[in-house]
Amino acid sequence: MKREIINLTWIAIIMILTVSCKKEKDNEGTKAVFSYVTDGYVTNFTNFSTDATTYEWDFGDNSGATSTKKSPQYVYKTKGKYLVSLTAKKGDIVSTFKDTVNILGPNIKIDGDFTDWEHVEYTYVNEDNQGGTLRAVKTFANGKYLNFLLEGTDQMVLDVIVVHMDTDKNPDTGYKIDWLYPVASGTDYKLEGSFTGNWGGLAKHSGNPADGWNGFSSDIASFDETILYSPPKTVEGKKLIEFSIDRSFLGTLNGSLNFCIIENSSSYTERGSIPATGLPDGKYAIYPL
Ligand SMILES: [Ca+2]
Ligand SMILES: [Ca+2]
Repeated sequence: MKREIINLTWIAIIMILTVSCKKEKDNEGTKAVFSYVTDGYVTNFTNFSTDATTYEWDFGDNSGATSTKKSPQYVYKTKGKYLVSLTAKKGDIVSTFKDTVNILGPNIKIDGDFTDWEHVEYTYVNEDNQGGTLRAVKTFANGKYLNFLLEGTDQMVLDVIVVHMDTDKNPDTGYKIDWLYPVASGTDYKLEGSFTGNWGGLAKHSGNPADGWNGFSSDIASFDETILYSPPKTVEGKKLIEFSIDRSFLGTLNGSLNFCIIENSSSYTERGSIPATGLPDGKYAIYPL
């Protein structure tokens, strides 16, 4: 009788082991899975795939960029949602996992530290020897601000700055500066002021090009109310300034807007411009929103 109990116990143990072994077997096999962490445009993927020897990543941004690294880092170029696909393989066994990565872009702060712009692509770069004191501009919009990083020569002072914005993207409405940008202008809002003299403001145009310069309203907001900036600073041979414009003053914005930035001396001689003025095909740059 005792022996029988022992035998039954063994049978029970063997049965449990068999069941757990079978269970283990069900979980076996190649399975793709990943997680990710984003910091601005930089995304670090962590690969949790099981029983795989090779990996293929598609980052979903139509750039054709792929990777065969186990846990790659990828830097996106614009904000947006991207369907990322990881295919894990072991011999003929293939498993694919997809997840949507939401890229919000960098958290730009107007603080005189420009590392927040590191992975932001240039919006516009002047050709060599064009544009005077202004060389290049980066832009990044968030819900509240249009942020700019402006690069100039060591001669960039910004005594007087004029930012022309064609917010309705229609060159036939607003102020036209055909002699500077013959292909297209059409300023609906003009921000004009001084980073050194503490004056200026934002004006709105009537919309009728025939009204010319007189079509601008008196200031709807002061320079300081509209713009936030840090003092120009030279970093690695480039003179840089970052500033942001409060977009709540600019009416409805949709998709993008057109803009140019002009630096004048205090006696209103043009010192620099981006895009460069006076070119036969000159027109405003496009600010993506
Ligand atoms: Ca900054
Ligand atoms: Ca316009």
